Amino acid sequence: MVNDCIFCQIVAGDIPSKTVYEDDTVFAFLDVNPLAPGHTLVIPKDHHETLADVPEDTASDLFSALHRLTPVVEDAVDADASNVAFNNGEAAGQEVSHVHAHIIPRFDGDGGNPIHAIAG
Ligand code: D5M
Repeated sequence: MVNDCIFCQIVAGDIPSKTVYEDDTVFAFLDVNPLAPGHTLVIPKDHHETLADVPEDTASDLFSALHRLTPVVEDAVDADASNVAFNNGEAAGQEVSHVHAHIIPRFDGDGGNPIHAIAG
């Protein structure tokens, strides 16, 4: 755990979050500034800054969780599709330096592309 990392503090239960999913290595919770209803963040529990820093077995667990959670999140808000994206590194708009995937539900005709919005 990195003490000044908000997402480490969320995993530890020191900062409240709306938990969507949890297992031994992965944690998912609702984004506090949602770009759409159900906007979910999926993170490894261990602190790694970017995707390249994540050990391969953890990356596999993370992708497996994304694979299972994406349709569950879409169904929960009756979405038609979703954007699944990482802002991977500061220059790409990553504001929280604990690697995280965004699952952003999309609805027919909702317009725009939230990838641009989350990239800051
Ligand atoms: O996205 C970082 C995301 O993290 C951004 O969409 C807001 C979200 N965030 C920040 N603090 C919290 C807390 N405390 N709970 C839930 N969500 C949070 P990035 O890809 O780094 O730009």
